Amino acid sequence: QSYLEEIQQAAYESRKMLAVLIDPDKFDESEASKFVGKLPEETTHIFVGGSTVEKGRTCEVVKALKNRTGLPIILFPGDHSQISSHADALLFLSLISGRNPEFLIEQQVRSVEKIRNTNLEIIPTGYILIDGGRETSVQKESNTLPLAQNNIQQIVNTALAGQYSGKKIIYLEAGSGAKNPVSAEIIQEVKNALDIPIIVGGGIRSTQQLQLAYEAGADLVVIGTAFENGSFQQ
Ligand code: 1GP
Repeated sequence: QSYLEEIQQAAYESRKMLAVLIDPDKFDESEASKFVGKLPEETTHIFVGGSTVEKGRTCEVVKALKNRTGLPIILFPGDHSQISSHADALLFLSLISGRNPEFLIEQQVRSVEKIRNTNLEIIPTGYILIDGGRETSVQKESNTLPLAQNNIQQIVNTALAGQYSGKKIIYLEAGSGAKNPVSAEIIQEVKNALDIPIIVGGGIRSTQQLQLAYEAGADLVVIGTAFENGSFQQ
């Protein structure tokens, strides 16, 4: 079974998934064992990536993690330089909420040489940036505007356009450190409209927010900052 099939099956069976996101710039490999030991037991995936990452860092972090955990390590790259053949899979992201060709197709084309001779599993992912109440680094780095939380129709239509164009997963992103995570209403409406799994991330800092996202229909939730700085509220 591929990593995508695992996610599809879990989504189909309503087994909720949790990814812990690592920003390679803020990760210390010498602490990798400790980090793995501290992962919440519900963790199903490790995502590695960030809007900007120093060259070569992602590879080092992936290798350090690979030796210490059996959890799938999935790349969540901000650009093509963050692709490491040592990971298990790659969220092949298109920023479909934005209108910047750089993140709709340019970075994707530039990544091909790196990807094509590896065993990385490629997961076509429609990435939708939603207003999280403050300017986040995705917004800055991608030079695109997030979709407003109250424009649910536009968000649903964007997600459906992603599904119709062959994306296998839709990722609803409020941005790292968002003040407001993606609302339950948005998650619910997108879930009702789509046939493919939904990832939700950005600004989730408590068990309560995590549960809310799951109940609304998120199949996989991503938590970065709150685990990174130990501020997650049980
Ligand atoms: C992944 O960028 C998010 O979608 C993670 O956001 O750092 O706010 O958890 P946080």
